[in-house]
Amino acid sequence: MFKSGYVALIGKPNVGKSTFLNLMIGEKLSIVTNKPQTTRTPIKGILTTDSYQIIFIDTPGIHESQKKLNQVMLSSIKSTIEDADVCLIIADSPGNDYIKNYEDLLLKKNVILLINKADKLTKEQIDSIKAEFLIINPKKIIVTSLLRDNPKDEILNAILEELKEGPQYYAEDEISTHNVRFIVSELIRETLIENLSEELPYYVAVVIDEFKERSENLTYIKAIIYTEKDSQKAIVIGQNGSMLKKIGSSARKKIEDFLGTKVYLDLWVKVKKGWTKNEKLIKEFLSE
Ligand SMILES: Nc1nc2c(ncn2[C@@H]2O[C@H](COP(=O)(O)OP(=O)(O)OP(=O)(O)O)[C@@H](O)[C@H]2O)c(=O)[nH]1
Ligand SMILES: [Mg+2]
Repeated sequence: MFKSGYVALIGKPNVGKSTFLNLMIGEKLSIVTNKPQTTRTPIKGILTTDSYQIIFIDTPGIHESQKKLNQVMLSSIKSTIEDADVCLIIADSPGNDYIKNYEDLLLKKNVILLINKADKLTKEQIDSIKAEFLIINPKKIIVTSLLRDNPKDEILNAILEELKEGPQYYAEDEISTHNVRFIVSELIRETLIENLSEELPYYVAVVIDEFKERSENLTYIKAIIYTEKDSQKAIVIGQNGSMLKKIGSSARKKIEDFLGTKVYLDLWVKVKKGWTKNEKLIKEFLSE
């Protein structure tokens, strides 16, 4: 019997959802940083074998915020849960009040609770996390550390127990529904988050303007980094262009690893005033 289904990855910012997706797929599809609110758009990763196909959907971390950009990010989460066959909730610390807002929705679903970062948690903390999620009645609870342990098989078995017979939705060699340009723009955004301090990462967006295979072994990529204000643009460029140079060379290495070719990365910084408050621009900048 061939099994298939959609698994939604749900949790607060920074709990390890993208780390989880990359571990399961074995490729870096979703960017990971030590700062919260890294993922902005649902990222699909597909795992296919002879006997099953699982489509994982990595979502932006759930948090309370009235900001327009955050609202657009969060509006996708409820529909991702509704469409999912299994909800995998990841938590890395006590304090998961948000779950009350999803109670009705989650009670109708098969829920697996993954308590991550066990390398940093006490037994008391693990027990309080378990208690917080009792209201949504998880089918299974796995306590692990995605970085330290290798929980892939244990998690896969738990998911497969909940999945039913189903079709193969995607070709077996397809690991993502996102195109290469989108993943490249995310690798540049990840590098920006790593290098910029405080709030600034939340005001940048990256759009790929040109993507050309100049030869078998050289890809030319022109990307535009948008900021909200002139002052932010100045920080991204840095003194005599030093910051942009650093970001460019670090991002280029990641893209070369991902594409397997040499890359000429042409980075430009432009100001789009107030883009994080403008729904049309948000959708344009966050699109895959
Ligand atoms: N100590 C520890 N850190 C971990 C573990 N798993 C993931 N992390 C780290 O947690 C941080 C956040 O990981 P992400 O995968 O980006 O988290 P996320 O849930 O996707 O975050 P958002 O996209 O912001 O919602 C990264 O620095 C990871 O390296 C773990 O088992 N132990
Ligand atoms: Mg993420």
